[in-house]
Amino acid sequence: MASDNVKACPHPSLLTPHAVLKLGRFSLALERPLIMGVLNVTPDSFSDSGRFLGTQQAVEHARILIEEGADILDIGGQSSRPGAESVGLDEELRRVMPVLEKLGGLPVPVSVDTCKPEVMRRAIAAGAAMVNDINALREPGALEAVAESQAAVCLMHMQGEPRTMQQDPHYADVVSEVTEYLAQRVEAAQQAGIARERIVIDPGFGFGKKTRHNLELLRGLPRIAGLGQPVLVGLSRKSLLGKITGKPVADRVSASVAAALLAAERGAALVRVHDVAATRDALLVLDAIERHSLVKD
Ligand code: 9MG
Repeated sequence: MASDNVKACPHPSLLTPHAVLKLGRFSLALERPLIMGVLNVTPDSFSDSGRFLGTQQAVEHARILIEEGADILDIGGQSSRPGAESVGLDEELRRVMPVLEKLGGLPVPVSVDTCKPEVMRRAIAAGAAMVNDINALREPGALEAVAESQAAVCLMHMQGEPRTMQQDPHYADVVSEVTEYLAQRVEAAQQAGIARERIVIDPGFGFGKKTRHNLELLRGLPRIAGLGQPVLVGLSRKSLLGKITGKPVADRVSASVAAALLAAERGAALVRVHDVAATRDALLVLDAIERHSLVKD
């Protein structure tokens, strides 16, 4: 019987060394795990506590994330924190667009974290090269908004919706159910005209999942990677890590780096993180071990 352990499925880059992710005018080789740096512009973002509200501060933060080694930036004006109320279209545009318009000439692709087709269209027109949708393009018009562009998309699994999703999540077999859901969303995206090299999938850690579901998904990541699409994992600073370590959000950097590393080892092609510099160092160590990458003596 196939097991979910690390050795059962090597990192996807070892199986498909020439795989690339196409994001608008960018093309990123998936030969090592990529780092998506989180740039929040929400006042209630659970881990940055509103620190990056202003456009100027957000732009400055973006530059720091790139210097630290981010391969992609993810900017979001909606909060997806458990219990968060949804944000209206105008407010989301007001938070995101001024920052996006100022990030135009950056050397790395910018992703927009949104579920709203109108925000997707406006953001892509302003230069966003990827849509990160926690709702997996289920909103009417969302598939079309991405399909009519060259932007990449991240299709994430979520049970329920942010306001209520942690109240009583239920699964008979979380790995099978999440894998099946993601396979269906990839199929829907392809049917709508989105090419496979533009599609990333994400099991959605913490989105309608109890601790045991999150841990089962992390163990089962090689099965999700077996769908053949690059897998993005977001564990950075999440409550799962608080449950394991007993530490508050501000003290979860080490646990977040460990989680990103373990996810990469189990097949994550991208990790979505707040602490870019520390994650980059950890992934360089993994790269040196797994791919015999050139390290000078
Ligand atoms: C916006 N956001 C918060 N957590 C996330 C995660 O785990 N994955 C993705 N794709 N987006 C997330």
